[in-house]
Amino acid sequence: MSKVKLFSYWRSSCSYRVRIALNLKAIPHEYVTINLVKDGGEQKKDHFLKINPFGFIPSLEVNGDNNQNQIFESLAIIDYLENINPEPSLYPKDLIDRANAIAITESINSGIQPLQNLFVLAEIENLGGNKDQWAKQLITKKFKSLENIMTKTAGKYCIGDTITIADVFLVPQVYNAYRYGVDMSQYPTIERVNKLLEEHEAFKAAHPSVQPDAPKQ
Ligand SMILES: N[C@@H](CCC(=O)N[C@@H](CS)C(=O)NCC(=O)O)C(=O)O
Repeated sequence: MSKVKLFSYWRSSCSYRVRIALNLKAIPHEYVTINLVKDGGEQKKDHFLKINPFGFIPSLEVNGDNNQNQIFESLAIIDYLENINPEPSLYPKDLIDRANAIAITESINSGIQPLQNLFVLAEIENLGGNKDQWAKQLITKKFKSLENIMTKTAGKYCIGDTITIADVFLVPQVYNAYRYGVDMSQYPTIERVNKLLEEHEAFKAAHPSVQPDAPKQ
């Protein structure tokens, strides 16, 4: 397989998703830091906007056939990884399970994370709001619905007993929940699934605290 390069930041939850998928599929990759906070954010600089015109990480550079292809959007990147390395698959074979896995994924991908993204929080602060309180309230409310869904779908993991794309999206969002002080004991199913996933080697190695650009303790 051709070499891949991940543009990431230790605390970026969307990059965390891709790191988990790369690890689950045992795809070797190079880690390139895009510092989201230094000097107003490297993601907004011209050199990075050539990589992802939206100014977001993650982005994955794929060197195939002497072409350098940049794939952005974590869902598109993970879909690409699924296609180049189909095993272990992140999509359940059962069609209802698969639909539920995608539903959980999408509820995080479009219904939670974008509303507490860095630039959104900065705008809230500019408008005189309390960004940390906003993030905490938002996640608290959305996790109530997610908990209800997962009481029906979860086994050991989000969907039954096999790791799926829903788990890949869940763990980074729970990381954000802890970051903003959400009381996770309100969501026993999410908390239980997350705890188990955090013990998995692929998830451990993707954790923000062990990334090369994480601040040294
Ligand atoms: N839907 C995109 C969202 C990407 C995204 O929001 N990335 C965040 C980090 S988790 C970012 O780069 N934020 C920079 C900013 O807000 O300026 C994806 O899933 O890749």
